[in-house]
Amino acid sequence: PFLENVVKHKNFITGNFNTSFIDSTPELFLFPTRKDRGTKLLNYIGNVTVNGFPGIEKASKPVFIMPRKPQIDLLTPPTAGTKQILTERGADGLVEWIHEQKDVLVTDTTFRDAHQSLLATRVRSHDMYEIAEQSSRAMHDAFSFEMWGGATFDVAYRFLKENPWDRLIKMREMIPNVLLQMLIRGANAVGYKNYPDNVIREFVQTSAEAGIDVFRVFDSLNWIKGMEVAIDAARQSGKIAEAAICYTGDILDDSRDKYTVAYYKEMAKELEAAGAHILAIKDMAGLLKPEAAYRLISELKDTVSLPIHLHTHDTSGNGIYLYGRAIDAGVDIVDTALGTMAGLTSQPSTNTLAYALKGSKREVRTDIKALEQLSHYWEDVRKYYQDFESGMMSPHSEIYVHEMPGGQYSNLQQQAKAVGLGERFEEVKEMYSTVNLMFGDVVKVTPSSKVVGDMALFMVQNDLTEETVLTRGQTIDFPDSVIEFFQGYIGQPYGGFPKELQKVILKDREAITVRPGELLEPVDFEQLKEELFHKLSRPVTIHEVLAYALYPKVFDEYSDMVKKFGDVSVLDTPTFLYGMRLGEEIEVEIEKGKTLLVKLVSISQPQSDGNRVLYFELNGQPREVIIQDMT
Ligand code: 3PY
Ligand code: ZN
Repeated sequence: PFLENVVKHKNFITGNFNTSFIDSTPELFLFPTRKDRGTKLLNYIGNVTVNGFPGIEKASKPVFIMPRKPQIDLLTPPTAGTKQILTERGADGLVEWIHEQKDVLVTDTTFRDAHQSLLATRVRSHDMYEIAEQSSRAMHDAFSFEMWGGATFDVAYRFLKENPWDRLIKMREMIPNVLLQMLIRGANAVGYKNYPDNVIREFVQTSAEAGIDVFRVFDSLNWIKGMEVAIDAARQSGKIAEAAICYTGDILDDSRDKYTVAYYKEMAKELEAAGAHILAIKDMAGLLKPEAAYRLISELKDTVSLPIHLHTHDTSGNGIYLYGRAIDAGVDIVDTALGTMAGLTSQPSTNTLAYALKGSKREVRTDIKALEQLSHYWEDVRKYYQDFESGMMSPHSEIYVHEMPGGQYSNLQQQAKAVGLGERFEEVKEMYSTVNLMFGDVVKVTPSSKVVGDMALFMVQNDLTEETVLTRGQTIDFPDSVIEFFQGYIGQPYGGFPKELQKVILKDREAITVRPGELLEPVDFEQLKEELFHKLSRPVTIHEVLAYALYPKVFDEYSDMVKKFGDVSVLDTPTFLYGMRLGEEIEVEIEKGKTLLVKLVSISQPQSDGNRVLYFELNGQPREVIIQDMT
């Protein structure tokens, strides 16, 4: 009955009202009580308690310890850092500053790639907020925190049911001294397909305003045309355009002559000409071997005058050795994650690197003790997400064969489980490598890696081989992502598409060779805003309009979920993922200074219609919630 109150009424929002509005529509002035928020949350908790959370084996809620936190005085403002350098000296001044540093700078990826790569991107904002202020103090010497973009945007809405923009805005408030960095997939933004140019521009500008300082831009096929709009938009926003070369293959292996040092040098020159402030080498799968790193970085240093920022994944276990050689060759910045969120498919450990370099010519300027304390926090928090662990226990040198990006490993495993191929993951990995060669040895990083992964899953599921795809392909409906890839909708691969396979996959569809952005109509943001206004019956923000432009269906589902359950991001993670135990009591801070006390008193047996009644106490008052048992 309260959905249509005045603050959601169009006449009120547009200012088109007078005092008779109150008299003629008194029902609009009924405001929901706070009870509503509590009831919605109880419904969420009840639902997870009874039906579980997708991806979590339904088990009773484990008992977790309270995560340990460093004892840091949060009343003293954090020491000024790179953020202040950018503000005072501008983008070019920051680049000069990087060149002046003798020590190695680090980007900490704990808030983004580390959990994308270890825990299927499931780490919630709640757990980040709990440690953000401590991080800004303990790591004030960091070059940046990579904390947004990549898969985090989509996963936040889709699985965590929270708003990624809120994460960015709050983290910015809590980390005022260190640059915040995001990963943007060029023309694919934070999605899996090319978007119109105006979407990319608006997205970059809005992200810059919300708090992003460094935009790491890449293209999943190393196609520079796919990066230009995002690089330009980052420059226009006054922020740092860090353009990435995605590293694949092996420059030291003469039998693999597609991606050579000359290829990478040429690309670096083009990125410098395209306006990059920093050059990133994005070794998304961890294929760059130590001597290859030494050679590549030495040659790139002679080729361009940009600072070089190296990103790798430690899947093979060679990460620290590789960074050591990169540092010898003069790399300026490396990506690392806090010890307990590092290693394997994640980045090498910041703590370990700091120890390794202590006393050498180029150290990591940091407080190792504080790093260890931050690591304790993450060690405890990581346990919440145990069901999303990939199960990888030790370094996998087979990465050099299957070449799967670190960020994809745990996700593809989840995808495989979801289609019943969990037991056949070894086959999926092998097929991944077969598909890569069938596709002509492509750069594999989101979204091209997803296309390879989708095809690998499809082939294993349907017992297809390279041969049967070619011989029987005319009668096979391939996954949409594969068709779109061969149509050129995510760009052009270096060396072109394999023609025979392209024909089999496309059948009578046409392929394009121009930049998809040239063909896509600009998005009409005003119209989208209007559409959303009607759907949500309230004014909408540019953040919501952008999310809707990028992911209409995901955003719709998220909005429905919020209507039903309210803002579930306020729940602690064990409750969010597992619900509550009988007799358990929790506190939920729904906004600063407003806390709900929730106790789960009892759960009835399912009734004949499958419903269960859950009896709660909410701030001491009894509450009943009816939940359909779907188990
Ligand atoms: C992403 O695009 O999400 C990646 O992390 C690629 O490595
Ligand atoms: Zn990565």
